[in-house]
Amino acid sequence: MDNDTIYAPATPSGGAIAVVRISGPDAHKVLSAVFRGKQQKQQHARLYRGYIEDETGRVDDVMAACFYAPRSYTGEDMAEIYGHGGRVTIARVLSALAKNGARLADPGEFTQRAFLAGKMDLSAAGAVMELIGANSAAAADAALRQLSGGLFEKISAIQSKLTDALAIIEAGIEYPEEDIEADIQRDAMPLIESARLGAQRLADTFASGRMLGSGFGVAIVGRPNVGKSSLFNLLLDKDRAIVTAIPGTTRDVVDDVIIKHGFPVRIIDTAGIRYHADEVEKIGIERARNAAKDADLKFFVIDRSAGITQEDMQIYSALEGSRIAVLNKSDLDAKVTRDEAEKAFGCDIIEVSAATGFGRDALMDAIKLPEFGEADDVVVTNERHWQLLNTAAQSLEAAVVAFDTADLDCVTIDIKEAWDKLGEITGVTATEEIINNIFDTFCLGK
Ligand SMILES: Nc1nc2c(ncn2[C@@H]2O[C@H](COP(=O)(O)OP(=O)(O)O)[C@@H](O)[C@H]2O)c(=O)[nH]1
Ligand SMILES: [Mg+2]
Repeated sequence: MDNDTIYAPATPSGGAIAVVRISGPDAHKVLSAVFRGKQQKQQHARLYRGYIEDETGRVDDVMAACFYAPRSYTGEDMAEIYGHGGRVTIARVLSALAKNGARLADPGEFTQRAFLAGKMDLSAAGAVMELIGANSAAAADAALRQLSGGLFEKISAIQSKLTDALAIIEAGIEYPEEDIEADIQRDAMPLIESARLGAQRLADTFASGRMLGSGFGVAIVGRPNVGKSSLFNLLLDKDRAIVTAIPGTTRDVVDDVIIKHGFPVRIIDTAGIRYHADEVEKIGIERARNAAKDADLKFFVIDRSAGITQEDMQIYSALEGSRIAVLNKSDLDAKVTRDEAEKAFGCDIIEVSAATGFGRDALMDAIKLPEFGEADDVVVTNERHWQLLNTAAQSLEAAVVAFDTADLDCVTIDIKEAWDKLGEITGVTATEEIINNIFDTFCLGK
């Protein structure tokens, strides 16, 4: 039932204060059944001091507030109780609510109701969890922009161009006897083209937006024993990976996130790549290769006190994309100079010593983060949104082609399809299943 009254704790247990939310047509009735304060009728959004009582008597000393529809988070009548954060106390307050006609909310149900009441669009609703889960300032900023309707505005602007184009075309279809196809094309084409460009530009922001969740990936690769795990620990500033003098110690991919300028950077330590390895090590090496392939930057490490070996050259030449050669163990006698390494690898070189910490700053500087444009630019951070934007852009490309090759009905179909895909982002054309899937990932009380 969607129109019942729900409650849920909104804060984790064990804190000083626990917030419990109630929403639905009976929210105020449920509150007044358990709350004993001086005032009978509470004003909108004002805090009142009182006690929560169950059939045994007082269970907590609290503050409570009422919110009147539609001026609440969910758009329904709501109430909030601010009690003590003890596990027992919260449980007793919740049980008092349950006995007075409210039902424990599903995860995300408050935000789902807010969406259904038109308080926020689907992209803003999704951003609520991104904001809560953000592990860097940049990710939090992006979520906050979506939460305040940034993506919704961009999508709506594109959709309104499409609506205008459709109106022009449909007016033309109604008068087929007049030869106005050229006029229609002249008027509608720029709208479609600019909508297509808008969708594509927005989709392209996912290249950097993607990294806000998973982090900018830096893989550390190289032969066994060159000091990869030592460098990994140095970059993380903690003893995370096991370091030994025995080759083949790291057998799996280990990763952790550091924050650089408010942006998450995922450092990935990998198994040393060698060609004579046992079964377990072989699996680790396979994973190392995959991790390196997916990473945005590779630190290719060699032991400069051992010189450049044939295996080093083999590993290096198998690496693709952006890579930097790291000459480790610079505290020992060097068998290879910087110039020699530059000649051998033809990429940027950084001299370091994991043992002394020399070169750590140079490694950090070498991690060049993606450009984010203006601070208030909207970035797409959600893979589903990215796919929908790409599909919409493709449909619009098809619409442009259909102007010359097919009749106007085909153009119309392509435009409508693009419009619908965009609507799945804001929720206008999203099915119940899509909507439920999104809110299923929410936490309780949100
Ligand atoms: N002298 C010196 N020894 C190092 C340096 N970096 C790593 N080592 C040593 O080299 C060995 C292998 O290091 P480890 O980080 O496990 O290498 P990995 O197999 O590439 O991960 C260990 O005994 C480390 O103490 C360094 O910069 N200088
Ligand atoms: Mg290692």
